[in-house]
Amino acid sequence: MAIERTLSIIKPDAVAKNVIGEIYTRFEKAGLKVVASKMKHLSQKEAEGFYAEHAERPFFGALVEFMTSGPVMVQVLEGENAVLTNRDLMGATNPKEADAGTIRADFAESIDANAVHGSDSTTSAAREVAYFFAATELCPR
Ligand code: RTP
Ligand code: MG
Repeated sequence: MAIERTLSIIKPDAVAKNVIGEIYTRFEKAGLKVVASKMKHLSQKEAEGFYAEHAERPFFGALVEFMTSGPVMVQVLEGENAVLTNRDLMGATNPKEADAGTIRADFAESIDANAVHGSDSTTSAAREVAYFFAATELCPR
């Protein structure tokens, strides 16, 4: 299997719940390494640019409002099949549909406040990692 990188965000609801460490533990137990991380309070422009693919969707305004409502923790995860491994750990977008034991099932309240973001493909991952991190900020090992 290929070693990949993926962009993960612990969203404002999960940061407010003080479960950053519990979520990091899930990454580590699944064999994903944190190779870069930063806490940030996204500006409206940063959130709109990050979720630009959803700009025409009816939920876009609510998504941007939520993502700017408090600080987020942004990290690059590296490991075998990192994109899909992280999506499996996250669970379905709507926590009501997320499998038991996934991050969203355990920590998310609603489809809007759903605890985490994860890149959905290696192509998205490349764009999203570069959106938040300079190449020199990544520390693979
Ligand atoms: P994310 O990008 O945040 O990792 O979530 P995702 O891939 O599971 O879902 P995506 O389709 O990319 O949607 C991005 C975020 O928009 C909100 N959303 N609301 N009300 C709705 O129908 C709806 N659909 C999506 C969610 O907060 C989702 O995480
Ligand atoms: Mg998505």
